[in-house]
Amino acid sequence: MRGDPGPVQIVTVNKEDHSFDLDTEALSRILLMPEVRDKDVVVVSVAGAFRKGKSFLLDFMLRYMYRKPGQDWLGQENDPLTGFSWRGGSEPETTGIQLWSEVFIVRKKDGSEVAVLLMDTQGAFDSQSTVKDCATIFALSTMTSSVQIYNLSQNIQEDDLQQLQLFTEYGRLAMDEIFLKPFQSLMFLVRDWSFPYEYKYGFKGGSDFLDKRLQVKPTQHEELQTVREHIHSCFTSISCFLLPHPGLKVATSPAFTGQLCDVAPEFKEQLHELIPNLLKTDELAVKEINGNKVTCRGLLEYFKAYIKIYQGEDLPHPKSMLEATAEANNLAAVASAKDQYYKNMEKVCGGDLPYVAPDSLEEKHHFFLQEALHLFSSTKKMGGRDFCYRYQEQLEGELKELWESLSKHNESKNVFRAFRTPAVLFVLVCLLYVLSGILFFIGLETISFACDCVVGLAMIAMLTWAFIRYSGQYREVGSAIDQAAGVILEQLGHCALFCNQVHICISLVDA
Ligand SMILES: Nc1nc2c(ncn2[C@@H]2O[C@H](COP(=O)(O)OP(=O)(O)OP(=O)(O)O)[C@@H](O)[C@H]2O)c(=O)[nH]1
Ligand SMILES: [Mg+2]
Repeated sequence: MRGDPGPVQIVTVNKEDHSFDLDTEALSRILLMPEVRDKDVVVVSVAGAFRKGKSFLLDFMLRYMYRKPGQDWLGQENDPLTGFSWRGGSEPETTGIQLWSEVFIVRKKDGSEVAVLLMDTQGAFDSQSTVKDCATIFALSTMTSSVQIYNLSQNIQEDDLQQLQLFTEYGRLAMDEIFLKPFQSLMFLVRDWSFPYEYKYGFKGGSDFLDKRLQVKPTQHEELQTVREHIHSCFTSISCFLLPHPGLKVATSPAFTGQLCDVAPEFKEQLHELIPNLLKTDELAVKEINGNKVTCRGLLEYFKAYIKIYQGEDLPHPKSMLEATAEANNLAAVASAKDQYYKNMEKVCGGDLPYVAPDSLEEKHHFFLQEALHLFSSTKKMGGRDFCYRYQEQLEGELKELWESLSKHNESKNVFRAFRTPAVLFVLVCLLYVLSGILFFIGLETISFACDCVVGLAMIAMLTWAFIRYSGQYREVGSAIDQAAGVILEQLGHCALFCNQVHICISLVDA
């Protein structure tokens, strides 16, 4: 990278429409530098809730990467801490995903060289980001990093594990064809650890603490077991580090600029253990996807592919816990109301039960429909009235569809309806046959011949209809014949009505 090194924004989150953009040019400038593009890449990322010292920690990592032989890498007592932008206060600082512009080339003991990238991410759960925004940032950084540091405050709580489960599942969704565990190393970094008398600061205490927290016991509730199993199934290695509080000046003083003299000694001591262990030359884990090592050039392609998936509409939207629970409540209420309606209607007209008069069936339908809607409205559901109303509308739509199919099924049981077409055609044949005879008798031979032709056509239609019903083939032709028979029946009905009226008129005139 030319010019002064600094943080480079590679993923931006649009605050208005909550969309994501990848700055391909900026990313290419970093990853396609001739000296690094073909080297295997190591990506260290820090993610977690906002305002918990992620960028601050990354700046110490930068100090380690820029260390000079013979000097303490942690820096001078009065030097301000610079690098990724960090600050005090309650408002979020980092947005989207940032990479340090300088890629560090590290030579391993075996002589191979790897390219090390440091990644800073937007803090989760601030007041402007949706669950989807947080999940996308976390998923993207986990998918593209070889070490993900999950930055937590004070403890590992159950909701931290649940969020991790949601975010990693969102990442797993976007990665198709995964044969191995989808992600590499996860490190729980617990800040402001206040119980060193139970579990000591550092990796050892962290490891014992994590074993206890992530233990899966048969006596545990299924919900707790699932979260733990999910986390184990996602990462190839999981570790934990317990970091002490950095001192009141770091946490509360607006004048603090990162000078080491204001940082608590035990914090500095633990940084001496944490950072070299994370970035030690031979500990650096190369990014692998599906067991294949990824180069800087390859990482660019993965970034492009993953962002496209998150920009698309194919993935389900991760929701807040209340929204997801309310949706599940309402869907369950819709399902049981629908089930009750179906079972009741089945008893009236289902399966092999005989044909029911349409009026009586419709009456039953209205009754059971009201009962089903009542069951839905009386079931306790979360989400509020407007939210539930959406599901009531969905239920009404589904019940309408169900009613239509039940009533069609009932109609199909009507024997007379089933034989309507051949009956109509038969009557037509008889009438035309008689008419043709009369016409021939009175000398209208041409019209009589036309009637004979129609008789022939009607008989062919009858045979075709019988064949279609028997074989189940050419069903469109069958329904065309049915429709034609329907039209003829209607016309015959009109004729009969007309004849009846003429007859009444003649009787009145006679009287
Ligand atoms: N209590 C406590 N405060 C810390 C620690 N490390 C840094 N801080 C302070 O936390 C504040 C926020 O630091 P940042 O590094 O900007 O936090 P961040 O997590 O990157 O914040 P966002 O970018 O907004 O997500 C600063 O005032 C730091 O001095 C820590 O281990 N414990
Ligand atoms: Mg930050």
